[in-house]
Amino acid sequence: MKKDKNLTIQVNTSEELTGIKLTKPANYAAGVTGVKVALDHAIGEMGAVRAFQTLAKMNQKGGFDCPGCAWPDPDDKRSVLGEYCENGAKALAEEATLKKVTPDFFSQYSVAEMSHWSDYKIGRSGRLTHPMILRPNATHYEKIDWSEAYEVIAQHLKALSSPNEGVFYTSGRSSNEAAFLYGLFVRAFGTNNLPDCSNMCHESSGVALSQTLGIGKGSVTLDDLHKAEVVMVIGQNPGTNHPRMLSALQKCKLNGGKVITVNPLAEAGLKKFKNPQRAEDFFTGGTAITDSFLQVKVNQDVPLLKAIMKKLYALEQSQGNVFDHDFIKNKTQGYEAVIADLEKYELQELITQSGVTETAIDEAVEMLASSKKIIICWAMGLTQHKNGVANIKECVNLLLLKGSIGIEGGGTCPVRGHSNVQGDRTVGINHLPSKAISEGMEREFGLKCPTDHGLDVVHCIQAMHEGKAKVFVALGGNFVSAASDTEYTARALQNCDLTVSVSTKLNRTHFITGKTSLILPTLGRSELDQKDGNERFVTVENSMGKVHSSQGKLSPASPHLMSEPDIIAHIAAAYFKNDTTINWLGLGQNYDSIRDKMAAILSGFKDYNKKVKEDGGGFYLPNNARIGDFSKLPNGRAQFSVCELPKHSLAKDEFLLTTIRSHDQFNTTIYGLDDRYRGVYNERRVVFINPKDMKKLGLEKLDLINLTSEYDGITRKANTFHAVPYDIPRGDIAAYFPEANSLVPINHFAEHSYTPISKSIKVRIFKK
Ligand SMILES: Nc1nc2c(c(=O)[nH]1)N[C@H]1C(S)=C(S)[C@@H](COP(=O)(O)OP(=O)(O)OC[C@H]3O[C@@H](n4cnc5c(=O)[nH]c(N)nc54)[C@H](O)[C@@H]3O)O[C@H]1N2
Ligand SMILES: Nc1nc2c(c(=O)[nH]1)N[C@H]1C(S)=C(S)[C@@H](COP(=O)(O)OP(=O)(O)OC[C@H]3O[C@@H](n4cnc5c(=O)[nH]c(N)nc54)[C@H](O)[C@@H]3O)O[C@H]1N2
Ligand code: SF4
Ligand SMILES: [Mo]
Repeated sequence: MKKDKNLTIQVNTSEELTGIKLTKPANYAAGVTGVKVALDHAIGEMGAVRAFQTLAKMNQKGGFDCPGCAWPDPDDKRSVLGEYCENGAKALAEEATLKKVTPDFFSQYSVAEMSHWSDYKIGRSGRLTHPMILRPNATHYEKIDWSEAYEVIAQHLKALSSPNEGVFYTSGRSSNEAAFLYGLFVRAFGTNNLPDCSNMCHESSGVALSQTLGIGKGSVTLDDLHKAEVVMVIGQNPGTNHPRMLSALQKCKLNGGKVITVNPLAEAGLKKFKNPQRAEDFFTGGTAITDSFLQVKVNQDVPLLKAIMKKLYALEQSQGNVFDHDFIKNKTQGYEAVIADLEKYELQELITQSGVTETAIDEAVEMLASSKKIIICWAMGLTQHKNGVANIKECVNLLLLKGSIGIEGGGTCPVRGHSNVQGDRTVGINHLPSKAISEGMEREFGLKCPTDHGLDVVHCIQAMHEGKAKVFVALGGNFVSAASDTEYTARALQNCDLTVSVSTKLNRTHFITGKTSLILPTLGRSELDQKDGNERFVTVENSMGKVHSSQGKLSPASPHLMSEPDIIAHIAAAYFKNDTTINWLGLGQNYDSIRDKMAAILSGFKDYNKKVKEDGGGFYLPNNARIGDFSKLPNGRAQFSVCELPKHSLAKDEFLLTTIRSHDQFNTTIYGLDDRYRGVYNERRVVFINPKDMKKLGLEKLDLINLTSEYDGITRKANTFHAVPYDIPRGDIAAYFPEANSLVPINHFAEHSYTPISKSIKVRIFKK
């Protein structure tokens, strides 16, 4: 441990309490409060003029893409009132803040001292302005020239005994151009160690959808959502995490569609939505979103879906016309096995295991039985479990039975997290190399790409922990706080010779470092990217597979910032020196030249430069599931899957903990201390518990508790939380990420996707 005035580095979030206040959970989302909170954040961080001018450009054609989530913009007209939500405004305010983290700031505070700050305070410090280095055994970061920083990285990479000792992480904010160049450099360097935030996020969706439908992305567009007869929102909290999705659900409802919600918590955004852009909502009180709420127990979605399908099958047998037999016969494989599997289970046992009332299940079954245009939307509530892949395959089974894939108003909708996480994958960020991309890079750049599998997030942490990987480079993100098993991950990073963060803002990973650490400050989405007098733009892909341009407008937080493509190009140039045929600096300078190479290599990117410049509207990438083409799958058919029930074997005193986002955070970035919709104010150290379980444990409201998790004989801890009585199934509890991440065991993850089990951790509760 580094020592500074007897301070050790703190790897976990601060346990300091901030003064909790509770109210009743809200029964609607957005409305006037949403607008007020959005503007308060933006004006508070940016000043009124800058805030209004910049918000007017966000998500508009020719403007910049919201740095928040990956929800798509409308294809046609954009609203003149603004195409953003409360959380988009918060994401912008976070990036466009006028506060600065300068070299003076770093000389004032030691790394150890900053590591004791709360994540909220760390984030509030402001934008990074200069490249900084923490030299071996130093207590403070100091300024470094860009050229020396690149040289430090090049020297460390050259010192490795194999390229596989390097790890190159990506978070989902990077543009297509930056991600492509990064992937190219890492392959040219000689490894496929390209872990990314997807590994902790929608990897289970990618695996399940590729195997069943032949594409790891969703099949629907925004327009399909408007036209659906039934939308099931399962394991997702759009009111907080994808707020403009509520406008789409509202449109669907106003067109006569129905919404089924599957969640252990009755999230406010799924109850009612008051659209700030519809005058009538002001008078009518908004639109009720959920028609049927299935309050499932944590990780009991598979039993619930099986119960629903069993009831649908019974109806099919008694009345017919429930399943799409033509579709099943002509387009799918494995129907008989799925029916045989359903027959294996007792209906009442499935219902009991799911925790949902039979009345609620019957309501949902009735809606599903009489509809064909069905969309299932999901996010982390399904992916971050041991059976994350099976959860999604079971959703696909339901859609296949109904013939709901490849039709207007029907299909799969995994709702992506980061604004360009999907694009990063499309353009080649993947630890499992794509043959087509590798071959394309070899052809276009004359290099030899490595063919062995690289390391994903969990496996690269293990490799660093074991000393098998020694240089860690992060293109964005906050690795130590986002990953599981905080203390294990921290030791893994501290084992490295060099850790490098390309970042916009200060975060905890900057304090949990290798022997040497570099912070390389970069431009944010909203900022003007100018080189030699030319304004540059980048491109991104939204959750529904549409690629479009994004051009920042604000003057950069500091004249010393470099764009991500420029930084990557300079690292590559420093590493390869004259030993390369690739004009790295040229690529970093001229994004058109990166896009031309992408067009030559990536499927669906023909005429890329032309298309993204046409009217700023962008283009959809090819999507076989959207058009019902399953020809690349075994026997040319979509695949039904037989999924097992989840097993937890909880000890009598164990609870199942799910880790969730508050309304005031973007992943590890803490915008504020309120979770307005759940009625929690000024505190993040809370655990939501069923009042009956509190009574059983002898707990009063707001009592302080500690949590432990025990896996494979190792006890992990997270201390000091207020017990908050909440409407959550008995035996389940919920706490915020990243405060609870220290409880997630590194070696427990989803089968086949290796996503940490952040949504179903066995824990014990102790009164403090
Ligand atoms: N404002 C804001 N927006 C964001 C983010 C953010 O942090 N803040 N993060 C972005 C990212 S990267 C992502 S991936 C997405 C995440 O978006 P979401 O997946 O919506 O986020 P979470 O809060 O992790 O939890 C999802 C929901 O799953 C429910 N849930 C928990 N366990 C279960 C379960 O076992 N079964 C079911 N059916 N439901 C369960 C929770 O109650 C919660 O409502 O949002 C993106 N957008
Ligand atoms: N327990 C638990 N753990 C989880 C989850 C959970 O639900 N529960 N969710 C998981 C999920 S879904 C995800 S996606 C991961 C998120 O993991 P990450 O993507 O690693 O984390 P973020 O908090 O999104 O990263 C925030 C940092 O990114 C940097 N940044 C912001 N914008 C930019 C930019 O434009 N360029 C660059 N270079 N840097 C930028 C800033 O410095 C900021 O501090 O966490 C995962 N961890
Ligand atoms: S829904 Fe997502 S992308 Fe759209 S404005 Fe809100 S945060 Fe930004
Ligand atoms: Mo995510």
